[in-house]
Amino acid sequence: MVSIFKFVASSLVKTVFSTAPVIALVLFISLGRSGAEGVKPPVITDKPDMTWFTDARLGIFIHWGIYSEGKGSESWAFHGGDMPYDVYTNQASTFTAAHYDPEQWAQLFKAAGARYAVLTSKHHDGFALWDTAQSRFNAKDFSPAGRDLVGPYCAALRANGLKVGLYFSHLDWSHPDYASVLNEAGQSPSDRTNRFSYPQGPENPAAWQRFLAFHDAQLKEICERFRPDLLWFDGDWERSAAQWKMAGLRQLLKQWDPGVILNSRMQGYGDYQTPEQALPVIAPDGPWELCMTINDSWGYQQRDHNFKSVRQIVRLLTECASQGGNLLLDIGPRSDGTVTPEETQVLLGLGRWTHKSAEALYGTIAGIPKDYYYGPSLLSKDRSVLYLVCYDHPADGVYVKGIRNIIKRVSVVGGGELKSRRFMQALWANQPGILIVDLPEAAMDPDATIIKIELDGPLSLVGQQE
Ligand code: FHN
Repeated sequence: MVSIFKFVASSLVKTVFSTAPVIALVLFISLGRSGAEGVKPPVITDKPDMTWFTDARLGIFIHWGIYSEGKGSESWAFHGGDMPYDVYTNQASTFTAAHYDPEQWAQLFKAAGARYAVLTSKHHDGFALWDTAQSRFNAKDFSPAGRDLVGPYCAALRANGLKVGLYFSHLDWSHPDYASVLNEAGQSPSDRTNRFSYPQGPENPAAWQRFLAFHDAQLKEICERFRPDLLWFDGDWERSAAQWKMAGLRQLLKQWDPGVILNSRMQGYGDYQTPEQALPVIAPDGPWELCMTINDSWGYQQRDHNFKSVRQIVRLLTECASQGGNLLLDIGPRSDGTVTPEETQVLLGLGRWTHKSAEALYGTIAGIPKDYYYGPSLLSKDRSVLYLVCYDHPADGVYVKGIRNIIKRVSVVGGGELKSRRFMQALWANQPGILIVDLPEAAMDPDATIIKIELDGPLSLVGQQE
């Protein structure tokens, strides 16, 4: 088996990308995509209903591909020259998915408290996890896995009540027609010399059109076959919106998969922002999602044991949620499809907290400004319940300022009632003073404690319009 893969791997770039369907599609693409290309991204006015997404708060990102042998990074290993291309692609010979159990994945994600997941259907290396008809460089035709891996993932998520996300890299460093034009928006001189990204001689616009037809044909397959609830694009940076024909692509995706949510990596033609590996200090406008690794690597890396603690992940999750954002926490299964014990342990630990804190985490909205409470907070959608997040034991009690409402009840989410009192109230001056909540150390949660403040109606704060 390995010898077959060695042969195909070494002649990969030329032999596994069929051109017939692509030629037929070039006409379709040139006719089908009449969007006004080359202009600044418009204000997106046709956003889909994103309620499920903003209510979901936590998703699991899965980077799984031929790099999951764990010896080199996903796609970048060959792009940056750390690994020769044929050595990288020959990793396909160990991509067995022998113990791949999407039902087990879905149950683990559910146990973690995730409401959706996003699987790399195709990373920058061009290896597809589904049996695409557009190239043989896929799990069925080019690896011992020998089958479509995306369909079972979608079915298992849906059977467990999770929404389906698929990651798709616009750029494809393996496709012979990809490195055919420069970036209209400009590229760094060092990038320009990278043969996987840019032509090393004259540009070939016809090849670029062939690549777009291939790119769209794969997306059409994904949309019509798997009907993902969310498409998580990546790799838009090496070409301009006009070169990607993003305006037209957005319309095609909405035709192929009505209601699908698109992330921001469409050169401005997406539906929500995707900060990565860095918690935003100022929340992006609109819906957003922080994607981050559970250790330091997107894909499985044998040597990477630098896992974030559950407490750290809970802190990041609550920081995101308190500003109206989601957390997309990444794991990297091994080539055989197993999730490592370390990652399983972190996800189950996270699930202890998310299940205990569910009423505050899911289906709530961003909390109050830090002027009123020096920490993250969340609100029920009707604003009659305020949730305060505490990471460390406040010896003098929890202070929250400016609440005009009558306080009906204060308690710990997942715990008992708490005592509270007003301090420095000056009703003559229309000042409700400071609400002090006594929080016994014994009531603290090891990861994060949420205090629930039930009000007599929608929250009314000093200094804010009713
Ligand atoms: O280049 C990729 C990287 O490999 C990884 O997939 C991340 C995940 O968001 N996205 C790109 C880097 O921004």
